[in-house]
Amino acid sequence: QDRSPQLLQPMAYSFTGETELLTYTADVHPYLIVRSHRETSQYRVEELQALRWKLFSREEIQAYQSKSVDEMWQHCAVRLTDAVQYVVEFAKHIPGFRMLSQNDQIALLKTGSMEVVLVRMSRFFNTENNTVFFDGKFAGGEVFKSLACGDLITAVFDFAHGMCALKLTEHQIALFSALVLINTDRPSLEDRSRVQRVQRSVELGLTHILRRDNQESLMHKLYQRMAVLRSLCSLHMEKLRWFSQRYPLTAHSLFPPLYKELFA
Ligand code: CLR
Repeated sequence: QDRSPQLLQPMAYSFTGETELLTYTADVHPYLIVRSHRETSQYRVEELQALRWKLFSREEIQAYQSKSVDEMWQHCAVRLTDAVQYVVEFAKHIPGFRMLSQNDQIALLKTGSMEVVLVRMSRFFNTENNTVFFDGKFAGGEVFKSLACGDLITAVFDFAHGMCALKLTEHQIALFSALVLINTDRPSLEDRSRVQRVQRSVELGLTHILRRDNQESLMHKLYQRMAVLRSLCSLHMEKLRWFSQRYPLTAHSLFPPLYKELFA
C-alpha cells in the first residue's frame, strides 16, 4: 500500500559509500549511522565555519521583515521541507530503520524528522552572535519577525544555543539524531518491539561512543534535550494550526506537499 508518495520517494542524490561495510551483520552499526549523517548533512562543519562572516545586511533583513506573514511562512516551509528531505535520506540509509515496515518508518519520520532538523540546526548555528545559516547567510531571530511567532523562534534559537553548549562531535550528533528518530514513544507504531530492538542498538552505539570519548555524563543531558525537542515540536504544530486557520489558501495550495503530509 502506498500511503506516502512524498515521504519515501527517492531523492536526486546518490549515496557513495564503502561497500565493504555492508558485510557487517549489525544493522545499526554506529559507523553506518555516522556515515549516513555525514552524507546527508548538506554542509560540513568546516564549510559552515568558513561561512560565518556572511551576515545579512540591514536592507536584506528589512526585506525579510516586510514580507507578509503568509509569504514568509511559505518561504520558511520550503526551507524546512528541504531540510526534512535530507533527514529522510539520513533515516533511509540506516539499515535498522529501513528494516522497519513502511508504516513504522512513516510514523517515526512524521514525529521525528522535525526534531532531527532542530538537532541539526546546532551545526548551522553561531553562538557568538546567535545567528543561523538560512538562505545562504547567517540570520538572527529578527529576520523571522514577519512569521509572527516570536516565541517559537526564541525557543528554537535557545535550543540551538543549548545544543551548541554541549559541544558534540559529528559522531555524537549522528547517533543522537538516530536516537531521536528511532523511538518507541511515538504514536501509531505497528511493531513496537522491533522498533525497540533498533532503538536499543542505537542507544548502545551512543553509549559506546560517549564512553570512548570519555563523556558518559552527556547521556543524561541528551535525554533532557529530547524532552525539550518534544515541546518545541508541539509548539511548531500549534503555530502551524494557527497559521492554517488564518491563511487556509496558502497552507493548502502553496505549502510543499511533504510539509503538509508531515505536519498537517
Ligand atoms: C536546520 C539544519 C538543516 C538546514 C536548515 C534549513 C532550514 C532552517 C533550519 C536548518 C533551521 C530552522 C530554520 C530553517 C528555516 C526556517 C527555520 C531557520 C538550519 C526557522 C526556525 C523558522 C521556522 C518557521 C516555521 C514555523 C514555518 O540541515
